[in-house]
Amino acid sequence: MTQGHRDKLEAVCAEFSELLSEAVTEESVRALAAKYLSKKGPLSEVMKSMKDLSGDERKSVGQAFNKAKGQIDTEVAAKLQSFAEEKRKAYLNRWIDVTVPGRQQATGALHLLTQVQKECVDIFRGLGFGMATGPQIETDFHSFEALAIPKNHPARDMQDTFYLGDEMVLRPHTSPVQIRTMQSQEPPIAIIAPGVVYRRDDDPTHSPMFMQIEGLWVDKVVRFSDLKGVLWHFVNTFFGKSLEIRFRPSYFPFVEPGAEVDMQCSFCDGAGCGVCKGTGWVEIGGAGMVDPAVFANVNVDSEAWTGFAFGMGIERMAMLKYGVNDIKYYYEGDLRFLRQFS
Ligand code: 2NL
Repeated sequence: MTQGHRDKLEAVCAEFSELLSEAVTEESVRALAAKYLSKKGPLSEVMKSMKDLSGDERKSVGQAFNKAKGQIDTEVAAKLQSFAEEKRKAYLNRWIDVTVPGRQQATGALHLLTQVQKECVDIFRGLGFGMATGPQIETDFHSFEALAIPKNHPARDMQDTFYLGDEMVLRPHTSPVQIRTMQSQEPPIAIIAPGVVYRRDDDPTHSPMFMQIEGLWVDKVVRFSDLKGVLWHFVNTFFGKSLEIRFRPSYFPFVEPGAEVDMQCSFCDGAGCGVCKGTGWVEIGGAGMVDPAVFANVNVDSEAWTGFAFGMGIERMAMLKYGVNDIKYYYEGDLRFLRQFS
């Protein structure tokens, strides 16, 4: 009787070996092993009839069962090992075409407006100004109140400013950066504050988010002529050629006197063209002497200190220097535009 069991076990093993030798994939080997070793597999079937055997016979057949199972395990391990070995050999013998070009890695570049912002900052840095930055979400105080912009001033209008509740706004200019600097530092102060600002404008000539650069110099004796000299130096350095500037009297609540700043048109060098509408001059920003009311709001003694401030639009400067004739190009992200400046 026990011989019958052993014969069956051997037959199962032989059958397994036969099928294993035909298996060509790792999955099929694992599936085959799982089938033969499972509780309902052929080996277990043989074991089921063991319960009729005597104690000694059962022990002997049990050993044969374990041996058969061990043999299957060993064969499976060897087969899997041979697959691994084949894979390894194939890998070592693989053919590499070292002449195939490498994958091209696209090189990024700073956006034109970022480049122009940096060009501007660097010129003022060369004059001794330091760069300052601040939050884009600002308080009403830093954006308006401290700048002596009264509650009923048109610039505060809901039409122009993005309000975030009663007290907070998206900064409509970078002046809050200068206000914060004057609050936290004693004069003398010479800073340049570049950054994005927000206004509720969205049409072909206005973007709701745009870039500004403002400057502030507070010192013992800062004169209107210093302001003009600094801006003259800036324009001539930025455009790399000789261009005059001129001030036209104007009003901003935070400066007195205030001026609008024009420069000779960089397209026609002042001769008159389409860009300057035949006048030879283009407006580039505003400027003036810091109003004593502003100094008072940030606890700077206006008897001891004087200062000038100015503001310019980065998009406008980029337009004049690089001939960009539509603001939409700055914010559309069209690579055909952007790549011209990378
Ligand atoms: C413009 C006008 C200007 C200022 C900005 C300023 C800042 C402080 C105090 C006084 Cl903290 N003034 N900034 C002054 C005059 C003009 O910008 O047309 N910007 C594009």
